[in-house]
Amino acid sequence: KIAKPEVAPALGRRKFLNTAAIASIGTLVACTEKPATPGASVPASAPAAGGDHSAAANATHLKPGELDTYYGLWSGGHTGDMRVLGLPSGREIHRIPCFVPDALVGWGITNESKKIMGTKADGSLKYTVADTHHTHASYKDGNYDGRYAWINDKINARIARIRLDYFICDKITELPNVQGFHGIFPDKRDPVDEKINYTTRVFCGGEFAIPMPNTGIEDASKYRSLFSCVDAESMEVRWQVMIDGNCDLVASSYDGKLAATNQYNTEMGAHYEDMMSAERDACLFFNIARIEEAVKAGKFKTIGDSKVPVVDGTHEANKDPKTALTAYVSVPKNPHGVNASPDGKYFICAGKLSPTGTVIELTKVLEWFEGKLEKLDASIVAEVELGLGPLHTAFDGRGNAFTTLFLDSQVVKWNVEAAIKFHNGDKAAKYVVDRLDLQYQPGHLNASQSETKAADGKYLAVGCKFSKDRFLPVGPLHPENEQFIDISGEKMVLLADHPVRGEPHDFIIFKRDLVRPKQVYDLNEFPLAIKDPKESGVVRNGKKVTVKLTSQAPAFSMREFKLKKGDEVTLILTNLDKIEDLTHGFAIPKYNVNFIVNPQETASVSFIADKPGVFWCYCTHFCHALHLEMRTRMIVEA
Ligand code: CUK
Ligand code: CUA
Ligand code: CA
Repeated sequence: KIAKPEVAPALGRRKFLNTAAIASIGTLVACTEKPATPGASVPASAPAAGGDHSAAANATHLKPGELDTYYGLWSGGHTGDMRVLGLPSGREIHRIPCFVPDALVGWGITNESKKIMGTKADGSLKYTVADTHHTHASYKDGNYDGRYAWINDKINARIARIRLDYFICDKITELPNVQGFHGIFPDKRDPVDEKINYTTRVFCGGEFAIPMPNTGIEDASKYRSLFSCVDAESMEVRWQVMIDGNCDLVASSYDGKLAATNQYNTEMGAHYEDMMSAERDACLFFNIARIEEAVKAGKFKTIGDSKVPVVDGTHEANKDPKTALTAYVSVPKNPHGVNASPDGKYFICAGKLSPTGTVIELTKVLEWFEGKLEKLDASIVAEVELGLGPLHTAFDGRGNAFTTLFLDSQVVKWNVEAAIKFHNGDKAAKYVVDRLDLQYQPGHLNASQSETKAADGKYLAVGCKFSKDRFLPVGPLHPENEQFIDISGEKMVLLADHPVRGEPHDFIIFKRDLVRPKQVYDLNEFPLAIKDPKESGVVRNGKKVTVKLTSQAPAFSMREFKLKKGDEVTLILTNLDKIEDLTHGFAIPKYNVNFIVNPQETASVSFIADKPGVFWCYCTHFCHALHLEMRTRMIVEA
């Protein structure tokens, strides 16, 4: 039986907020904790700004000049970027372009970004749309190590890597023979090599089954999904597994031995009523060491033009546990999220169409692979009711799980060990600890440091898919509502609503000292760098012309440069300013060119000088008192 929400829906929203805040007054101390900002401090008894806020809500209101204590990496959904938030304030600090063009930095305009994004034979971008869902970062010793983050593009089956030293995208890989690339998760250590206690692989789930190969010959029996492994360093696809059913979300174990994907379409249906016809679907486990042995031993095939080895992970080929590469643990109807508990013991599957959470014990799955567990489903140690529409689960590091209930518009806090006791027949075990109403229809949630061994149980963010009446109306397109919750006490306390541009799905939240961003580039990272203004000039080789420019506030190194109509121009610009925050822009009117160069960065653009005339190229990024005067003339002679 699902407990009633604590507050009747008839109560006004304002009333509800006050009620929630008062009911949770016992937990307020932790959320007024002093931020660890050098030189900034908030006394524990700081009066709430405006006087009518709870002290809890005040924790999210940083004073001017105060820094956040956590980073959040948010997926941008079908805006195709990654966003960087500061928490607890919820302020958006940065957007990292990756899959789609970005007008601020000239992503998709510069040659360097186009090379990362991928181009067609004519030099134009291969794709200009994307749909990002999941963001995850590289691990070391079970915690984030600040090297990389990854994000998926569901539409075009691409994975992008973000360098966390510069917060930029440096590589994008398109997965072969995959459509609807959905879940991603980095591994946390190597399954065999003890010394590799950090991320070297990223696992990627293919959600939509397609004909293998997808050549236009329609044959329903050939529809399959692939589970892919991408090398974290080279970003090449190491191997793929052909499976029965599909892949939704992905999780990886702390010991490196297992990865898993939830499957909502074990029926392999093409229509939604077929996809929900079975009572149970599956959480599909991959034995990483065995898959890599099979690849080494040459037990694979390739599909179509792809050279990537594909091993057989279907039921039929994996009946013997002692040689199996895969194991299909049954999970109730159309599950969605699968999340690894920070103690390393369990994967938790959220039921979606079933009101349940399923707890799978990983040592038991490993026992099955060794032939020591007779029935694979005996690895299910709890299957308990949580509420309607469970989607994703986060953790506080104190044994509690937090699961979003999409249909109930709630987050439920539940104790995993109590749920196991309840499942084992102890009906007195109260596993539901608390429920909190959300506004409205939550999808992903994540807690600070949740999917690491350092889960700290302080904050929880929830991505609500509908905001309805929570913000000023702005026409038919509503923002989404990211809600921020204090989970440091027994009861959850709603701290803040944040409007976000549609539509983020997943995100991670981690302590700010886990990354050490550099704020000035290294000139040597750029092969084309023009290291001295004296190297500036126009180098002509027939019709091919290279324009070499540098910028130092408030001037470009050439006051004008001359081209001839029809020239094939590559313009290289190095920003020689070394000072943090001193970015210049470079716009060429009528040529559809605008990009920026950050301190010590080099970028280039290529175009045909097809329009004769004088064109004032100017700096678009306010850099100096003489910013408006920072210009150069491009003279294209007829
Ligand atoms: S999915 Cu969006 S709410 Cu793509 Cu992770 Cu669950
Ligand atoms: Cu340089 Cu504005
Ligand atoms: Ca199903």
